Amino acid sequence: MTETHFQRMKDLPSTRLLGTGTPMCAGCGGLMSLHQIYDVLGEKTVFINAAGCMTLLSVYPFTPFRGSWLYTAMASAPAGAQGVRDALDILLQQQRILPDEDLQAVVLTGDGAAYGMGLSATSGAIDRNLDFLYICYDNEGYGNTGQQYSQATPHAARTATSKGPRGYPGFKKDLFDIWVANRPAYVATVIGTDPLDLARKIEKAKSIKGPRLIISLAPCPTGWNFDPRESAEIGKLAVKTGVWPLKEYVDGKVVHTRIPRLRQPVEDYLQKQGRFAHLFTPERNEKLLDEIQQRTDRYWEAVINSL
Ligand SMILES: Cc1ncc(C[n+]2csc(CCOP(=O)(O)OP(=O)(O)O)c2C)c(N)n1
Ligand code: SF4
Repeated sequence: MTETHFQRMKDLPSTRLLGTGTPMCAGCGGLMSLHQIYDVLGEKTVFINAAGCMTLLSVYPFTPFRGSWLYTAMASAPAGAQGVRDALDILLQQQRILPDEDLQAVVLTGDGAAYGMGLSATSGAIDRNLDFLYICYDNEGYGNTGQQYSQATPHAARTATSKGPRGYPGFKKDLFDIWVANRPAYVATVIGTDPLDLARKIEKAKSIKGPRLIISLAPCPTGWNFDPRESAEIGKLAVKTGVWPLKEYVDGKVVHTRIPRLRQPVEDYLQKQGRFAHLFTPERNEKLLDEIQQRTDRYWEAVINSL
């Protein structure tokens, strides 16, 4: 598919399928992208939601979702999606629902489930070529239980379980590449602060069958320790500094959809967040800052050299 309905901002849907007044934190970057994703996917969507922050969206009998929503345990949302897809297929086969009543099975989880606990269930679902879309809002930690580190936590971030002077000693796992290695139908990274890029990718993902993944970086005022009013600015800086590459994998190729040619220094992004405050005070940790910048530079050098 090459054509997109989304050429300009004014082409974006003006409906809001996800209701307002949710219990999410003010400035939640995950909710920002979920609103946009749902509007492009449309009402014929069933969300299969693993335990995490977004579980709070649906507390019986109240729900902001216009369509259907199913709760699963943290690791088993892809298994839940299999059950939903099988049930829909049987209903279609028995002509108890018409083809235009069919629903997209959409897994919705945080990074704790997507990068860690739920990864083997996901791998099995990709192997079975399950027709499902997986949305991971990546707030880089276990947000719902107080921002413990997850396998998506970036190097040096302070979390509830990484309190030392150098923060989290590990490195963010590359979920994009892990999925690509499984040869799925589609993989993309998005962010709510680039709604056109996001809408085009959701539009494309919606038009394809098979296992598909969208990873949305989710600036998290509560877990990353910044003022909620900074959420959009931090999201934009993640892209402008090159920390969050916007890309997609389709037809066997990885393409970067935004290449920040004049990249801002990574510290412009880091210094806005309390989780990285120890890199700047009581004194600058030049070694760690340099290490983080160099890792980002190496990533983009490889991208630009491959063009
Ligand atoms: C097997 C299991 N262990 C622990 C929990 C408790 N728990 C509920 S939500 C959550 C954090 C989930 O983190 P993530 O998937 O990143 O989503 P977020 O909370 O950030 O939205 C945890 C640990 C659980 N539900 N299941
Ligand atoms: S903890 Fe973070 S991801 Fe969770 S609802 Fe609050 S802002 Fe959103």
